[in-house]
Amino acid sequence: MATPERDTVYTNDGTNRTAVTRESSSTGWFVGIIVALALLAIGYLVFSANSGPAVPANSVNVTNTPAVTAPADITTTPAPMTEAPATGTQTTPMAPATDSMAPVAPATDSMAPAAPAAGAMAPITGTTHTVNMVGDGQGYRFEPAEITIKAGDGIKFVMVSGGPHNVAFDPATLSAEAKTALLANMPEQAGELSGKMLLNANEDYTVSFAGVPAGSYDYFCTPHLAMGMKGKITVQ
Ligand SMILES: [Cu+2]
Repeated sequence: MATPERDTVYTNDGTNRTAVTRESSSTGWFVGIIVALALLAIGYLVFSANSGPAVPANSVNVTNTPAVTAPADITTTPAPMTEAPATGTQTTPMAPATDSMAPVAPATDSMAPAAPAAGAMAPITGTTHTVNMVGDGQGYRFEPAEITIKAGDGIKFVMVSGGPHNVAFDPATLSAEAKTALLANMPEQAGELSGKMLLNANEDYTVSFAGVPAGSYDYFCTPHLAMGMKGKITVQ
């Protein structure tokens, strides 16, 4: 309907112009409509943007201001109060808990020092020598019966035959320092400075001499002491 009017209007200008005008006119209308829609859309957006917050704000203010604000304040106030006490309470228990843990840790630390004091095995840092424990028709013996090692070395006693054998030191023959070190370094002591019994071939028992002061140390096999199963370890 609008087209005829435009046709009429532009017909006065000319055919070519009419065609152009038609296009331009239709384009103009189209653009105008688009612009109008765009303006409406923008206006709506702006309005909603402003009024959106405004409305909720107003709604909140009007309706919720009493409700939300007051409850919010009340709730919020109790919340902080609750949280504060809760946090305080929890923090307080947590703190004690942590403190308790801390004491536990020290206790463990105390145990650790106690362990070394009681005897934490000093690891072998040098060579591990082998001494066989033999019992046969030629008697019971350590092979070699005498061995010289360096500080930090260890000895692995291997059960070969004629067991049970063990490795034992006479505490009376040891300095306090050597006794303390060997007490710490001899695992699974059946008695003071008396190593566990080795019953089967290829069982072994390793003693670290780390921390054992230089010197010569006599030892023996408890079951075969009377049969002369003795040895000597010299720590350089
Ligand atoms: Cu023996």
